[in-house]
Amino acid sequence: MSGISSGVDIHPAWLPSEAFGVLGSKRTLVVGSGVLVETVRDEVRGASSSYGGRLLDGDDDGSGHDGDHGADVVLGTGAAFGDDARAAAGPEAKAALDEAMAVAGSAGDREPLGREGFVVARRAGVTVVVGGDGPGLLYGMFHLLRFPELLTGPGRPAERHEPAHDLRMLDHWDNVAVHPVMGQVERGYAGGSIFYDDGEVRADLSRGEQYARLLAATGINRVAINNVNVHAREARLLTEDLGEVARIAEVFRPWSIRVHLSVNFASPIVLGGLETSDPLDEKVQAWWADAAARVYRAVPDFGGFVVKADSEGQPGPFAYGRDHADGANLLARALAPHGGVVHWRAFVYNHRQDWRDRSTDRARAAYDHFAPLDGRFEDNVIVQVKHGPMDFQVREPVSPVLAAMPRTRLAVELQVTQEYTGQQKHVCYLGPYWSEILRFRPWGAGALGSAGIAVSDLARGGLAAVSNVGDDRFWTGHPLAQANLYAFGRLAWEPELDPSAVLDEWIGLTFPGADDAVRASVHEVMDGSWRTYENYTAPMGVGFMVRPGHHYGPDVDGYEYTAWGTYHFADRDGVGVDRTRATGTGFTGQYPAPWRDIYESLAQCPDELLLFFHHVPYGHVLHSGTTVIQHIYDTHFAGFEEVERMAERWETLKGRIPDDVFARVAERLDEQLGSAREWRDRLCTYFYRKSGVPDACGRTIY
Ligand code: GCV
Repeated sequence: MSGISSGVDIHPAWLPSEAFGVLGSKRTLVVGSGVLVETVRDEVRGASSSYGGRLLDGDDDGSGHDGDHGADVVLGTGAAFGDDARAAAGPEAKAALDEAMAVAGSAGDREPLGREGFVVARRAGVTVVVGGDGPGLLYGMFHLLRFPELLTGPGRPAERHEPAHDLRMLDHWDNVAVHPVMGQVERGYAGGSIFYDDGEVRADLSRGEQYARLLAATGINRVAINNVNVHAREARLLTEDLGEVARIAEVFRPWSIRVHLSVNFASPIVLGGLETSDPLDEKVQAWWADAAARVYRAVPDFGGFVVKADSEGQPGPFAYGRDHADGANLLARALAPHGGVVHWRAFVYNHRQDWRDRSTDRARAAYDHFAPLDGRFEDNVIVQVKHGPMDFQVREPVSPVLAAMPRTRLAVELQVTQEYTGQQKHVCYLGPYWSEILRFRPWGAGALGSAGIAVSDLARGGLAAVSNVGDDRFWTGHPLAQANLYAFGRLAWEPELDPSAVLDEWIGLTFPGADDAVRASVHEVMDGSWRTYENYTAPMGVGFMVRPGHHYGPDVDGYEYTAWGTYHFADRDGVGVDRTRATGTGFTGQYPAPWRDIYESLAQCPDELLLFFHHVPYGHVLHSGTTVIQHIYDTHFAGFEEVERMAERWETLKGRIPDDVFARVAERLDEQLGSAREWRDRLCTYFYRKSGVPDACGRTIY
């Protein structure tokens, strides 16, 4: 068993006891000191007591040696491997240790291993993990669970692992007080909050502790603990509830995770009794400096603030005629003496748009507001940009802001919670989507470097994502949605990972002991599920078409005549949004070449984004050779059939995986099937009635 006893009823997600089986059967020496090394020791101790191994840690005669049998596994921070530790590791460990230390060191252009990095080497039957420091050791230990083959079998050359991004963050949209419309967790589909219950921080934070451990095992190192919409109750986390924030931070600290707070830009008024929150006002500046100092007295390793300003009704600098750089820098200067950062969100647009006004394009908004500010932000400001220009739709182009701010630290924001992708009632494994986004080359492949600069390279402020976790016993409502949380952590650590292989890692950990056929079936159900979801919902990047408010299920015109800027413009002749420079909103011009021209051109625009960029007749012929209207019919029928196949495949797993997981997923697949049918029939019927063009295959359309 692990260091934390898991609640009887809580699903262990990707850390079931059996995941520790191989490590727990070994004789393991842990060297080094500090909170995180103690965490590793606790984990090894727990695993050893369950699986017959031993923690060699000053027991026996103080060394790893026990007669002529030394340690099988040696885990330590680089600095801890002095003579005593080497002696304790024993002569058999020397080859692996020497190799690991060499690979951890500098050579040529290579820097020494950073704090979060680790090296694994296996020689002469001994596996050694050297961590750059405590965090690296922790990540290295979890790596051994993912790849237990590193603990057995023949020698393997040393592998060096370091995160691509320093900041790998989850944002919780958890409210402290239950919001009358949004509930305890805004866009939460997995029950209540693991941190708050009806107005207070939970007295029992043991779920938070288990969560921290799961996150550490997938490489997350930051968590923002409250909703970016900061209402009156939540605002007080910054002041009178700091003791409670400190309690939450204590839970995360042993797992190398720093806590951040979402703050309300009007806090000087709301909490401080000032008459203004003008960023250029000295009293306001002093208020924030004091507030930051108080936070750091309570939580010395506090991460920083997250801010949604001048967005969907949240207050911001516009009220004082200031811009987003003025606003962000105000908070950045307050945090800088303590080493904190501000995540300032670029999700700013006019949510009170007149639908009659064709000149305003929501997709343009983030770029129009932020690109001109490049170079004006303090070093500890991170501008957090949603991956697409709209709002986490199942298909969007990459946000042009990411290529437009070379002098600003940018973070890419993803949405793990499935607001627009099935709300954790539908299977929708998002790893492949995120992978496409992170690998996208805004200047094209081959430009500006042999492979071209990828979105992931531009995210110098790391990755952030909206969490999908709640107090549900499976953590994520839909048990298979756990894979999205796991994959986010893994891709934030290493964006080049193959999402399909990451899925297999998750399956291997979550279903220990499952045979190959079972693993293959789970893989089959999940791997293509994002494209399946896309097939039966909004076509070719047009987006939305969901029921207003809660955003679940089809309603083609639900947002068509609203103030939110989310239109598809379907009429009897065609559908899609003209965002070209030639005849439309000019949004294509926000991209650098080659994409500004590819998206502009009807002939070159990729099919899957056609309706995002162009308004086209129903008879327009796609690259695939079919017409737009026939594509809509075909993909919707195909998407529904894919869900039928998923459900049939899942049925074959009955009795071969834990009953509770089987039953919950089966129940959700029923819902998914019904919902996919509704999407198919409404979309096909809507477009048939608009266009009058029958389905070439003669299927039933109502
Ligand atoms: C937290 C979308 C969601 C909102 C969310 C907002 C945001 O509009 O529907 O619930 O608010 O994004 O990202 O700030």
